[in-house]
Amino acid sequence: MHLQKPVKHLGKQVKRKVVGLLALTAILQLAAQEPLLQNAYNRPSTSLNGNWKYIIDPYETGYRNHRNWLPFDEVASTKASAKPYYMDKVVENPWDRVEYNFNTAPELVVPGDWNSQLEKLEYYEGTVWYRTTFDYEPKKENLVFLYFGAANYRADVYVNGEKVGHHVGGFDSFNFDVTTKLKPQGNSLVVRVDNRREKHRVPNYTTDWWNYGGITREVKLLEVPQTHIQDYSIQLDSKSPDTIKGYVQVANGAGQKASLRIHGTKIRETFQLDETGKAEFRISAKRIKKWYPKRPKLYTVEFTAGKDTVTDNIGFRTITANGPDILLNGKSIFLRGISLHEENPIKPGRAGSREDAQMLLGWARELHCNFVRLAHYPHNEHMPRLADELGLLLWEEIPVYWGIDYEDPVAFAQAKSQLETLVHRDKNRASVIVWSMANETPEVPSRLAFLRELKKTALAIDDTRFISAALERDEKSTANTVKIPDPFAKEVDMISCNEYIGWYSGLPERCSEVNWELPGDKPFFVSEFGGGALYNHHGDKLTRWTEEYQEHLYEEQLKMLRKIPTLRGMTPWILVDFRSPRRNLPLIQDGWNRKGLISNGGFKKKAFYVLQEYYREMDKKYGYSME
Ligand code: GCB
Repeated sequence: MHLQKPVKHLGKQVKRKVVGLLALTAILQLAAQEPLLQNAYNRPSTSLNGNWKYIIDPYETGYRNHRNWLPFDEVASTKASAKPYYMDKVVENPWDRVEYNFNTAPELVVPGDWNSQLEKLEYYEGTVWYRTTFDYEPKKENLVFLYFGAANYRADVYVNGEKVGHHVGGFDSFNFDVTTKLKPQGNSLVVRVDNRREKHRVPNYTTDWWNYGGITREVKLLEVPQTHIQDYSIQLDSKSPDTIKGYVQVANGAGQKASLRIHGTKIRETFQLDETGKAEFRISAKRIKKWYPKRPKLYTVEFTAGKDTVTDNIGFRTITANGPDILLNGKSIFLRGISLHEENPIKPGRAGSREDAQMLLGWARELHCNFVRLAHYPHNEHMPRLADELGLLLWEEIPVYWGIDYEDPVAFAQAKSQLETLVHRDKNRASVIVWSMANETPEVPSRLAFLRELKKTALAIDDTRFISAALERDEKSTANTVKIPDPFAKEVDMISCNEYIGWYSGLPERCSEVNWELPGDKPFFVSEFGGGALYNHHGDKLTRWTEEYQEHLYEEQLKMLRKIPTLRGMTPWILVDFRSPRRNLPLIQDGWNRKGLISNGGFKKKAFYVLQEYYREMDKKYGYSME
């Protein structure tokens, strides 16, 4: 993943800025880590999760020179002095002056956000230092990668006082080769994490979700042989569904061989690797059982190269469109979906465990869903893995959201990097059928070029899934006609729209007044609609914030949506109430977005049952025969 490449295809205005901001790009250095090992999830590993020492550093005393504001790790004279916290110094003599001490510092749990662990950090946006120590001795000649599931937003990583790299992006995984930095005993691992909201970041200033900071996902050491499987892709060729196509990429494997075995079948293949260590393959899939929601068949797939073996659980299916129809394995399907954030309302903070995923996806199944929108950023890997097992289809996205600056090449590079990592990580997941480029973004001239470039980025890694984006509608109240004038609608495989009729636009009755004017040749999908209701708050159907209003809104919405001939699915907003610092209405919101069909206490609101009933009916009677 070469993220520092100049942005080639953006519009003129952006190009001008690219030149002006090139220096800035260099300073901000987008990412400095090795390519992500494919399937870190299943590799032999040593966990570094647990209680880590922390120091809150709002003034960045341990990171920057207080006079010139330069980071210590960029200035040779200070790199190894006692001042930077990453040196993890201990006082050796009574007269030593070291103004920090990790050994006597308190602890935070990793993985975990800091906001929900310490009351004083609930709204904190700034720098926190983490430190853990560990012993580790790899097998001779093996390589060791230090892997992070995610840290929000920027992480600077130091092993034994030396910088191993940094990463920007709050929801994507990264790893560093630390082989030469480790010693058998007493390693110090220090991570500076900074979750400030900034102009160049993606997302930048405004989001309608909590900006949880910290090392939010697992940390582990991955040990691999010098010659190891770096990456692979394996799936059905949608143009020729009786064929499995893919590649395997082996690090330090030029000219060697790699093999593939699919357990439970007779498939055993050996490939000659080229001078870059890569082999592409096409294999007959005639005997392969297809993956689909009611029978999510997963095969154990095993790649071997030299002494390295990696196994993965892979489902084989195709996803294509024919006019407005979405075809799963060639058969038409309606996406009965729901949106969700990576948050478990019942316990505070980010939801990162398999149990959290089980709870959230379990509720989606109870609703009778076959589809879930993982909003608004890449979720932890348990989600797509579990969705593969449960037979739920997924929409995945990156946080190109609301106020993003389309003229900013640094923001572009960060969006691109997040998208690349997401597609790289999940390209072998049968559940994932949509890559979404953006959510409700303002239409400015440079936007189209930005989004097109993102689309190209996703397709360059994986061209077998739908490209979409949650677009906005244009509603002319006089003519009662709703359109999606967004030019990006022409570029997507599935036209998706956040519409909110009856909540941000009129009252629920408004749904019966409007007519949708949509192109007939593409699937139409409603990526969001909904309204807020406080659980157990009752009133008549036109009293906002009551369960009755929300219920009525869902009824009116579904009446409207049923009439749209090209509608092929929806993910109403949202499964569960979620925390948002923008939602400040006392006694109703109190820091929560209340559009959940389930409350923050885990209780179902009336509208849950309206949607459940509709989905049950769609599942039974609709001619979408896959299931
Ligand atoms: C939207 C956004 C979502 C918000 C939601 C709301 O359109 O995509 O992130 O949370 O509206 O509740 O307003």
